[in-house]
Amino acid sequence: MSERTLAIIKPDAVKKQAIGDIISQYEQAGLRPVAMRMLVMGKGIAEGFYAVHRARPFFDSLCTFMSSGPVVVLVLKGENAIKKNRELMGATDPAKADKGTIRAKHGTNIEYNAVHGSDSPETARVEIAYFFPEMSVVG
Ligand code: YYY
Ligand code: MG
Repeated sequence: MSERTLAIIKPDAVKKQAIGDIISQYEQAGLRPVAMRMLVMGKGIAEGFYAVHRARPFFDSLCTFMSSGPVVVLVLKGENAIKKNRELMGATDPAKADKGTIRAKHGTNIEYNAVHGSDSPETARVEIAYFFPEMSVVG
């Protein structure tokens, strides 16, 4: 089933000049960008995006990191896009991520882990709407 997922290339990966490599990995996996923006999140925008984690001990540090520099936010479309992107990303902790995954290649630690990907159809819907008004998604 073709579906959409939200991906974010995080500030650490943008700083490392890994944008092109990461988008290339999406495309090679059959995940087609259908919307894309580059922006710096204000801290409040990061806090809203990660609201589900607000009670976690890492929340403040995570939101400071996510608003520390430019990110690239994309909607990816493809067969089983949500699961496929999670597999392509690898485990949250890059040290535990399978070889060849984006986080194994570009992540530094459990916080600076290069990319975000939606984890379910419901979160994909909410996360896409958070960054993209419906008209800006082209496919
Ligand atoms: O979906 P995913 O990004 O793989 O992990 P989540 O458990 O949803 O956590 C979101 C985000 O929070 C993670 O990408 C880094 C950060 N984080 C952290 O800094 N320290 C942890 N122990 C767990 C997560
Ligand atoms: Mg998550």
